[in-house]
Amino acid sequence: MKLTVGQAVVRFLASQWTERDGVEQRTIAGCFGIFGHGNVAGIGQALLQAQRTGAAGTDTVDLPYHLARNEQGMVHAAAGFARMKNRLSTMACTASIGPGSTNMITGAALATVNRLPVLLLPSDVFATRAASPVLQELEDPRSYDISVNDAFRPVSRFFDRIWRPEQLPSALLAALRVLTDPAETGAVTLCLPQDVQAEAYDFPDALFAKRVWHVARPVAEPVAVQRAAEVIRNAERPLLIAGGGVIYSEASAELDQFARLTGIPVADTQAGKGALSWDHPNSVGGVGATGTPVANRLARDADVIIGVGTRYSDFTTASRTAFRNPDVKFVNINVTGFDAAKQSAFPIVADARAGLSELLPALDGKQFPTGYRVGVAEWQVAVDSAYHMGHSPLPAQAEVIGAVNEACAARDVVVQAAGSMPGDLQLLWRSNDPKQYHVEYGYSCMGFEIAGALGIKMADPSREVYALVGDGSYLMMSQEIVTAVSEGIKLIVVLVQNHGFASIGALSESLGSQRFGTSYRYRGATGDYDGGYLPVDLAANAESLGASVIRCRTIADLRDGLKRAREADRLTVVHIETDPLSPVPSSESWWDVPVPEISDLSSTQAAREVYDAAKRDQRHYL
Ligand SMILES: Cc1ncc(C[n+]2csc(CCOP(=O)(O)OP(=O)(O)O)c2C)c(N)n1
Ligand SMILES: [Mg+2]
Repeated sequence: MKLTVGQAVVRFLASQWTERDGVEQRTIAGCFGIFGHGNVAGIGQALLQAQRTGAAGTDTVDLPYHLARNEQGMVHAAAGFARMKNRLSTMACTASIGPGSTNMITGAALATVNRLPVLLLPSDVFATRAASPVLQELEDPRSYDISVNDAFRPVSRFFDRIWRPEQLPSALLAALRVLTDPAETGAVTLCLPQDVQAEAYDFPDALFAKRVWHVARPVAEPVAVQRAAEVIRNAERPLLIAGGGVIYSEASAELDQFARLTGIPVADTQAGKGALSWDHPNSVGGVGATGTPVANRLARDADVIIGVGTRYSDFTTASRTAFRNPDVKFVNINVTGFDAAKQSAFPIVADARAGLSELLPALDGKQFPTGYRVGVAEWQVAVDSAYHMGHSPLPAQAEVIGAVNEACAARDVVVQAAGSMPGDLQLLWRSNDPKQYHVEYGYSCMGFEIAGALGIKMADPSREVYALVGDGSYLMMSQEIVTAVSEGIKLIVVLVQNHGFASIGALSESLGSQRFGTSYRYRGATGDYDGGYLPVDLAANAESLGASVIRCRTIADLRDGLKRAREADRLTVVHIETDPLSPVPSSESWWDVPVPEISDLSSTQAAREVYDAAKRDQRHYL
C-alpha cells in the first residue's frame, strides 16, 4: 500500500486496539497537535485525509484531531486521558520541530514518572539534510545526527527516529508494545523528520490490518506467593499500602475481599487513593509525608508492609522514616520487577488483581485485629472540623476542599498536581470511587491541572471533572481552557487565589528560609516581595479565555457557585481567595528537604537542628 510515512503512521494508529478481560478499545483514541513547518504538511496532511475519508478507508475508523494551545498541555491531556482509561487507551501528540517538540519534554517526563502511556510524535530535522540547518535546527558540530529531540531519550520508555520509511513498521510495533505493557509503559517517542513524513513508500498491507494488543495480567510464581504468605502469616501488625497499580488493574473488589477477610488495615498513596472507598471498614487513609496520622501510626509500628501496586515514592515512605519497627519486612505485589523488589521486599511480580487473588488463599484464613477502627473514627471527626472550620476573614483551603468534596457525586473527578493542595487533599479528601481522585503526584507538575482535566473529561464525558488549581499553577498553564472551550468540553475549574506559593512558602519557613521569594507581591522597600498585592485579576483572565466565571468570597458563595457550575453546560471557573496561612491537621510525618549545614541566619541554624534530629529516624530497609 503506497502511503507517505505520515499517512502510514495515522492509518496504523487508527487500526490499533487493546484488549483486557475481553474488552476491546482503541489504543490511540485521537491525536492532539500543534502544527508548524515540521508537521503541517506531513502528519498534518495525513490527519486531514483521515478526517475527510476515514483513516482506514471507512467512515467508522478515524483518528480525530484536537488542536491544543501548548504542546506541554497536550501531553498532560494525553496523560490524564490515559490514567482515566486505566492505561488501556491514550492519545498521540504531534508537534512541529524545535520548540514545539521540546515543549513536550516536561509532559513526557510526567507520563514516564507516573507510568502512563502517551505517544509523542515530535517532528525532526531533514533526514536528507537538504535544507540544513532548517529553521529551529540545533547544529551540533560534534555530530549531524543529534537534534533537540535527543532530549526525549531519558524521559521516554521507547525512543526512535525514523530516518527512512523502511524503519517505520518495526518502530510502530515496538512503540505499541511498550505503550500497552503495564510493566514498561510511559512516554513513547517516535521522531519524524519533516521530509520523511512526506515521503511515499510501498508499505505491506498487513501493517494496517486491525491489531489487538492483549494487556496482560501476569500471574505470580507460586513459590513467591508461598514465601510472601509465610511472612504475612507470621506477622502481628501488618499494614497494606494500595498504590496506583491497584486502580489501573481494577483490583478494588479483590482488595476489598482481601482486607475484609484478613482485617488488615489499608492505607493508600496519592495514585492509589480511592482503591477502597474512604468509608470502607479497613480504610485508614493516606500514608507518608501527607498521610493521615492514623495510617502513619500504623506504619510506624507495622512489622509487615504489604505494598500493592506502589513504587514507594519518598512521600509514601516519608523519606524512609515512615516504617520504624526494627524488624519491619516488606511484601510487594507489583507488575514491574523493579518496583516489586523495592525495600528488599519479598517480591510477587504480578498484576495487582491476580497477585491479591493468589495471595489471599495462601494466608490460610489468618485474621488480624481491627482495633485501628477507633482511631479512624476519631480522625473522621477531625476531617469534619477541618472542612467546616469557619476560618476568617478569608476562608481556609481545607474548607474549599471540603466544599468541593461535599459537592462531588461519587463518579465526579477531582484533579490536582502541585502546591499545597495535593498534601491537603491526600490528608482530607474522601474518595468514593477508584477514578474520583486524580492527583498527579509523580511529577507534581504545576500546570497539569486544567490540561489534565481536559484529557480526563475526554476519556469519560459522563463524569463531572473539577480541576482545583492554585494561582501559581494557573499562571503557568491555563491556556487549555481555550482548547476546552473550542471543543465544547465542560470542566469545572476551582481557582484558588492566595497570592503565591502557600506550599513552598510554608516549606521555606519550616526550613528557616523565611518564605523568601514565594509570594506574588510588589517588591517592597526591603528588596523582598513584601509590598502590596498585585493588580492581577485571574477571574477576569479566565473570562477573557472564554470561560464562564463565578466569583466567590465566602464558603457559602463557593457552595452555591459549585452548584451552579455543576448545572452549567460549559466550562466554568469558580474563583475564591483563601488564607495562605490557614491551618490543616498534622500528618505526624516528615519529608527530607535538606537545610544548609552552615549559615549566617539564625532561622536556618534553628531549622538545621530540627532537620538533624528528624534525619536520625531515616533508615534503609535491607
Ligand atoms: C513546573 C513546576 N515548577 C515548580 C514547581 C515547584 N513548586 C511546587 S509547588 C509550587 C507553588 C505552587 O503554587 P500554587 O499553584 O499557587 O499553589 P499553592 O502553593 O499556593 O497552594 C512550586 C513553585 C513545580 N512543582 N512544578
Ligand atoms: Mg498559590
